[in-house]
Amino acid sequence: MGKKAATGPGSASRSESGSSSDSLAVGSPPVGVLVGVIMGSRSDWETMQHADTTLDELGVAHECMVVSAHRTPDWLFEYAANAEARGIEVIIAGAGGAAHLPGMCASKCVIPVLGVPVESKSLRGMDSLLSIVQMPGGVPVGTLAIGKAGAINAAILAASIVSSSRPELREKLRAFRRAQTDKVLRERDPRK
Ligand code: RP5
Repeated sequence: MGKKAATGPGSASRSESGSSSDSLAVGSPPVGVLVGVIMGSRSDWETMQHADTTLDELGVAHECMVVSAHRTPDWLFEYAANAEARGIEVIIAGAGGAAHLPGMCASKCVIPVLGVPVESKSLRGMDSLLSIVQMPGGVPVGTLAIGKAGAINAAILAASIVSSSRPELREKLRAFRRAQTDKVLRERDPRK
């Protein structure tokens, strides 16, 4: 099972917009946490929980946090600027609407940022997709599909990245892919 950090959005006080100027210190994740799953709002969890469960399935230690680009910009900068030093190797960032979280996050670090466009009610995620995918050249965000599929694939891609130097994780990834193949082959007849 992937480990998740005990720290969360509640663990840091906020200093943006004239509110508390208490420390935003992000703190150390539990040893071994490799992937940071962040999202712009708790309302994104319905989508981003699929990244969480997929990383669990793949045995990739990770943490999950709400980090809002426009409601908690200081916290976003703190999180992204310190991620690499905290041992995070990949950030998965989910956001909806004017989804600037992945791009802003990418602007503050050089580790890979994978963007998940959350399906918005008004534009069914097309706004999120275009906001995330259309980064100007120089600051990349690897953009996945809208919604659940994107969250799952972001987790698989993150596992692929961190497993390049970790044979045990690479083997779990292979087993995950094998299981998918076996399931389709076992259930080839759609009438059954
Ligand atoms: C974005 O605005 C979030 O990523 C979310 O998808 C969207 C709506 O947020 P809430 O108003 O539901 O908090 O920042």
